Amino acid sequence: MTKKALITGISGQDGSYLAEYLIGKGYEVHGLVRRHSVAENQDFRLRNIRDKIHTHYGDLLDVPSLIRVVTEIKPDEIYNLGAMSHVRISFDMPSFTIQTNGLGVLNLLEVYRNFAPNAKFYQASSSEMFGNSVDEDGVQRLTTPMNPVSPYGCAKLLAYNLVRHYRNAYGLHACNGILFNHESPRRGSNFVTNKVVKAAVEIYKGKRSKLELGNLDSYRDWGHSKDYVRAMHMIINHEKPEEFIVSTGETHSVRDLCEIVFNKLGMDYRDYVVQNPKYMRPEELKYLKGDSSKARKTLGWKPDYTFETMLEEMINKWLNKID
Ligand code: F7E
Repeated sequence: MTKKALITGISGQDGSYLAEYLIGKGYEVHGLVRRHSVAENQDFRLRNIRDKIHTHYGDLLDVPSLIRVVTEIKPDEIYNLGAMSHVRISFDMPSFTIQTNGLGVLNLLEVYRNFAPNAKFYQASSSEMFGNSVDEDGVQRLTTPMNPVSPYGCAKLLAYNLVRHYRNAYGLHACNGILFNHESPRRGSNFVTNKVVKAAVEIYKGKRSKLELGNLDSYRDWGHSKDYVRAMHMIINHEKPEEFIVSTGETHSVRDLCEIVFNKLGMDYRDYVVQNPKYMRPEELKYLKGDSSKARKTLGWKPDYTFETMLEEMINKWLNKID
C-alpha cells in the first residue's frame, strides 16, 4: 500500500527536498502550508513538484487545522519541519518563536497521539540546543549537555524533550534528528552561507561593492540539506524511535566560508566584507562540530556532498540567476 507522509514546513528548504525524496520513494506526500499574502511566495520551492503533492492550509498554532489535516490524511509518517527557523530573528520575536517552535510541537504531538497514534513522528531538532557546550575533544555528541543561548534554541530544546516524553509516556514511535547546519541553493538568503554566496556573485558581476556581516569568528558544521533529508527518512524508519545526530564532523568559521567563496570567484574577501553590529546576536553560539557516528554506524548514513561541492552548487545557482 502507498505510504502517506505529512510534512509541516513543506515549503521550506528541507520540506521541499524531503517531499522530492519521498515522491521518489513512491510516497503520497502531503504538506501543511501557512497562508501568505503573496500566493506565489507560498510555494516557490515546490514549483517542480506542485502537481505531485497535496498541500493543506494550516498552522502549528491552529489546533483545529491540525486535527482536520491529520484525520483527513491519516498519515503513516509525520515530519515536523515547520518552525521559525532564523536564530537571530528569534531574539526579535521571542514569543512567536517559543509558541511556534515549542507550543506548536506540543499541539502536533497531542493531535498525533489522539488521532494517528500508529503513525511515526520525526521532530526537526537542532544543534542550536547545545548552545556553548562542547566536549573536551571539541565535539558535540548525544551526551553533551544542552544549554541553549537563543529563544530559538530554548524552544527547540522544549520540543526535543516533549518528543522524548511523549514516546516514553504513550509508547509512540516519535524520534528526534539533531541536525547541524545544512544549506543548499534553496537556503534563505538571510542565512550566512547563502548571504555570502549571493553577495560574492553580485560583487563579482559588478552589482555591489560591499558585504555586511556580523560575527566572522563563529564556527559551524555545515552539510547539505539533500543529504540531511535522506537521514530524516532513515531516522523515522529505524526500528526503534531514538535520537540521532546528523552532521559532517567538519567545522569552518564564517571567515573561512568568506575566504573560500570569494577565492572561488577570484577575489579576496578582505576587500569587500565589513562588520555591522546589526547582524551580531545578543548571545552567540560560538562553535559547532557534531559527532554523527551513531547515524553512520546504525543507519548507514553518510553525506554525498563536501563543504566545497555544496558551495560550488550554490555559487553556480547565483551565477546563472544574476545577469
Ligand atoms: O548563522 C554568523 C552567525 O543564521 C550562522 C538555522 O538553520 O542552523 C541555522 O542557524 C553563523 C552564526 O545559522 C551573519 O552569527 C555572521 O554564528 O546561517 P546562520 P544558525 O544561526 O547557525 C541551526 C542548526 C538551526 O537549527 C537554524 O534553524 O553565521 N553570521 N554574520 C551571520 N549569520 C547571518 N544569518 N547573517 C549574517 O550577516
